[in-house]
Amino acid sequence: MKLYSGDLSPYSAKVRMQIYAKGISDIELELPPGFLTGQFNQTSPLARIPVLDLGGDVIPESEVISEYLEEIYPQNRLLGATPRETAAIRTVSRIADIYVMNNMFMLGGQGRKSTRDQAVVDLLSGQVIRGIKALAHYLGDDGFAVSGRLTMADCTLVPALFLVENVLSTVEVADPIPDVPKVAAYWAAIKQNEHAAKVLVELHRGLVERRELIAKMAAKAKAKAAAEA
Ligand SMILES: N[C@@H](CCC(=O)N[C@@H](CS)C(=O)NCC(=O)O)C(=O)O
Repeated sequence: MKLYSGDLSPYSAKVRMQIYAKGISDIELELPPGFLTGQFNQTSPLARIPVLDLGGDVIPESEVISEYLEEIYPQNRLLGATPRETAAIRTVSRIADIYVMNNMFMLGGQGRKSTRDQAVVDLLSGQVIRGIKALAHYLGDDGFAVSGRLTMADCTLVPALFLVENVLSTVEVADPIPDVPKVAAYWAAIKQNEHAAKVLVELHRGLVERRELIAKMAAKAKAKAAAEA
């Protein structure tokens, strides 16, 4: 089995954190073939990562992959012991995915000031801030999102909060995490967890690489414009 994933992909980071926390050692982590050339749709029609490849039979969507992995690897269960506990875990995971991660992901396209649509930034960042405030109601105060142990809620929340902390400033919106004490305390504590720390290293590495690539492309475009002038 292979997981097509990338360092900076928060949805992939969520599944990688689950794999690390469950101690799964027989899933290979690979870069998606043809992702940069637009050919990845030949592997998965949605052309998004992560994708779990069962040997030609591919499963897209991080949430679907995570639930599949929970079913086939029962060790170190990251969902609940009761239906209600699972619902509590899924609630936080869903807030992190839909209201935080998805809006943050779309804000990523608004980084360049010259092409920025401020109405889009206001709409999406407003939704992110609303999601962060709502999280406070559901989070535990013992260093984990829910249940006092690492769950799928943490696996989704860690990459989502990474994006808020590191990417919101690129659209000139202040990080809301420090203003919501429960979320700020959770964020400081979960960073110490070994599995969270591992994906945070990967996410930071991906962000550095992406920023270097953007700087290189800008320098190339500038040199081309100068040569043509
Ligand atoms: N809902 C999907 C979102 C996946 C997604 O958007 N992944 C991004 C990388 S983090 C991607 O592959 N983007 C490529 C594109 O937008 O074309 C999931 O949960 O897996």
